Amino acid sequence: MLTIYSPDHRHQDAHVELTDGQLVAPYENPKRADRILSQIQQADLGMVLPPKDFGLAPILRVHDRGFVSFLQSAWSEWLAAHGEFDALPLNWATRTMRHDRIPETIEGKLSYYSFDAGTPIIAGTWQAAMASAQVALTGQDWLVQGERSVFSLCRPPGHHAARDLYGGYCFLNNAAIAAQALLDAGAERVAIFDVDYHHGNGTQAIFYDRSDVLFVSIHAHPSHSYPYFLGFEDETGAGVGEGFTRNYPLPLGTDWKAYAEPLEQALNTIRHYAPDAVVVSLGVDTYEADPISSFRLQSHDFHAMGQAIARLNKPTLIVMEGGYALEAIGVNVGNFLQGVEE
Ligand code: Q9C
Ligand code: ZN
Repeated sequence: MLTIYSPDHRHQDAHVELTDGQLVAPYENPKRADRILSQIQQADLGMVLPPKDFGLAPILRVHDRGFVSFLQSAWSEWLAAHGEFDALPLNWATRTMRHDRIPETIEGKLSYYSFDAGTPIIAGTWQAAMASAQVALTGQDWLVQGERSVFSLCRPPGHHAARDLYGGYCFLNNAAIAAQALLDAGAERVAIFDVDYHHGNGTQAIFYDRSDVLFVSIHAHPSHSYPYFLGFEDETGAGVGEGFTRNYPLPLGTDWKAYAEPLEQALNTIRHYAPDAVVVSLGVDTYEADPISSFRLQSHDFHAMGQAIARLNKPTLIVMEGGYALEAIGVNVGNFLQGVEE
């Protein structure tokens, strides 16, 4: 299988992440993509190609222009105001507050455009996020050229980012950008299958009121897991999008025995939709030893997951999302890709 990769992901290399009341070394760090890449090379999983440059236009098909401008200038504004510390928001417009005004200062804008304080912006954030989106777009382009399956080794990840919101280590929604590009290249229906441990709130929000993209997600139940406020079973779409969002939230401690059946149900939902192409948001944070998650999938289970998805028999773009167990992230992703290819 083709892999698309850019070393520019290294520009997102923050000093701190706010987790459980502590500033800790970021879980979402450059070693993740480095480990995945070296496993792909070691296991001979196929050619690794750099991204092409599709520019901003396909990004603006999914994201708000003001949001993109904010991401482009956030670091220089923060640097001028506060110096070389990772930029983190501190408060949000929640219940009782107004959402209709974009603040003028960088502190206010960070708050307006984010939904958590675990996603630091640094000097290289825009460059890394832009490269990550181009990696997804290039994978999409290979699919349009006739490849059956392509792996876009995206970093930073994307599925928590919505039209004008960043968070959950995500800035630009790579999977959504690729899905929209597939439609713009002629596909009539695209299914996004999100198997990251966390619900893909950003992707769901982007396509919630549309029927040309089916969003299906299998994830830890939001009653106990991040992002807490989206990903429940009763979210099924709105307007003409009614019925084109499907969530399969699962309990803490879910192992393969408990995962396999909802996985098959989710795949049947996708089969029923008969998409022209499938975009997989691949998170391997469902792994038993993931440091921030609590499912119990084992490394060989990712092989079975890849095989199950391959049985859809559709052109498939795999977009990298989460997964934080550095010692196993390469093997887990490699097993998944091998499963897809067989
Ligand atoms: N104590 C992705 O997997 N923080 N994002 C969790 C853990 C945020 C995960 C808190 C997790 C975001 C792409
Ligand atoms: Zn995740």
